[in-house]
Amino acid sequence: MAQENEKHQVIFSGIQPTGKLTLGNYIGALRNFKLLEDSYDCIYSIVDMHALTVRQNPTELRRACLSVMSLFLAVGLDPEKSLIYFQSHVSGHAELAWVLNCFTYMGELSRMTQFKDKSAKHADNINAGLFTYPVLMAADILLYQTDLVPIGADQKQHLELARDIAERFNGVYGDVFTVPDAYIPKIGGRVMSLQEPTRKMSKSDPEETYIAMLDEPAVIRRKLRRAVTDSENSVRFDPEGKPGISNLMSILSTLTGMSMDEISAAYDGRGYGVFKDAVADAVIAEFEPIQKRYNEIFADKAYLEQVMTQCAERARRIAGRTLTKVRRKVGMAALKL
Ligand code: ATP
Ligand code: LTN
Repeated sequence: MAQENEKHQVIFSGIQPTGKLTLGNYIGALRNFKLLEDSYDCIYSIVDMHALTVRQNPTELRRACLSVMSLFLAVGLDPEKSLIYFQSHVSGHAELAWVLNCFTYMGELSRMTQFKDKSAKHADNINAGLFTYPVLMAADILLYQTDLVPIGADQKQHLELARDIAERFNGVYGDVFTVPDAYIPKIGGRVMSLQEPTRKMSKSDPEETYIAMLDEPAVIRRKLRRAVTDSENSVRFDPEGKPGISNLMSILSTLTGMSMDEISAAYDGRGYGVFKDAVADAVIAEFEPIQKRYNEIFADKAYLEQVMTQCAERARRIAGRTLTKVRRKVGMAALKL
């Protein structure tokens, strides 16, 4: 975090501790968390309350929370600079979400594509939390007067709703919330499934469709070799006509900095096997050091405990300022303890 007297813009983002974090989560979000760390005041949350919108095994959820926190630290986020904490440790998220629920329309929530997708996937458990999920996400963001939200393209609709809610609230009560902007990478904002490259890579889909950040090198190589491509044998960027190859090119481009033209020049005509191996090399080179650090950090429970406690405390303090303002604006009586 910047010193108290130098005001930086605020970044907030969250990741759900559900399943294994994927290459999509990394390229769409986590990688940018680190890239932005030095230029902003960054607040990164493991959004365990959002995870409850689908049924979770408590033991696994607790483990997944610590695992995601370890991954945040393993990509190099520095808890002295950035806040890294669990959403459920700052009760202000739930409190603000309630108030914002009263400023959100049923029609808006019904239009959310993630709600429609998840309702279809979990038809036996279409709970109210799944429906109001975007309101809790808006509360996460608005609680910290966030300027910028690094997310994958799939979250753009939710971010736009958060902006609408903030503007609506400000319209009634004056400037209470900063209206946030999305930060979506131009390349890699939507990493696609390895088996169905017209769908987004998702950690709740079958194993062979995604690369997990903690997959062993041999597994990464095997999954990429089996990735669905086409019968053309040409390494050319054409997301409509060649979704599989274009997805692999995007992955290689974000990890190596090569442009699409440079990738074509290097691999066109050499066979898809050679190209896929080059993508595997880049992914393995990126993840191997992260995995090594992850194993050390995940084993150090005392360190994780210390980070989670200190960051939650600091997050609570910042959130408290917004909550006091909101309570006063909407007309709740002040409680002086
Ligand atoms: P699920 O697929 O199980 O719903 P998820 O991975 O989409 O989970 P989160 O863990 O909350 O959900 O996502 C964390 C961040 O990763 C979000 O910013 C999201 O936009 C981003 N993200 C997720 N999948 C991809 C993807 N395939 N490409 C780019 N960004 C992604
Ligand atoms: N909804 C996001 C996770 C999320 C989030 C947030 C992202 C919850 N709260 C606040 C950015 C900012 C998802 O499903 N990927």
